[in-house]
Amino acid sequence: MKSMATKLPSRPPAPKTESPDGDGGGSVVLERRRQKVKPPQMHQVVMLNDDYTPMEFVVVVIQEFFSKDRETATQIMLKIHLDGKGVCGVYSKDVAATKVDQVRDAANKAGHPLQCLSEPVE
Ligand code: TYC
Repeated sequence: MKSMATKLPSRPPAPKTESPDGDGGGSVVLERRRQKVKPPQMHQVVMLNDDYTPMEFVVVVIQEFFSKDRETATQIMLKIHLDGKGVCGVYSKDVAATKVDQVRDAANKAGHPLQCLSEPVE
């Protein structure tokens, strides 16, 4: 049987070890560049107080959409009730917008005037 001529894949070229200044001395030049990648701006979901939404509904919403235990959710609800508003969580812009939609949908379906909004964190 005739043996098939197989060509081995050629090796990729060896990385250049010479420095770009062409001095042939093999020196390495590191350029300091300003860091361009900033961490993404975070957004807080703020819930507003009103006189009509039942406290229990707010606690359940905070538990469900902001993954808080009942005690933490109750504390956040009471803070909103007393101060007029409160932060339920801090997320990337997209996730915060989704949380706001979820709260609005739940409030609308239940017929409560509960309001919330998302704003950039300083
Ligand atoms: N103030 C409401 C009440 O007394 C309770 C409430 C708390 C409503 C927080 C909205 O975001 C809110 N029933």
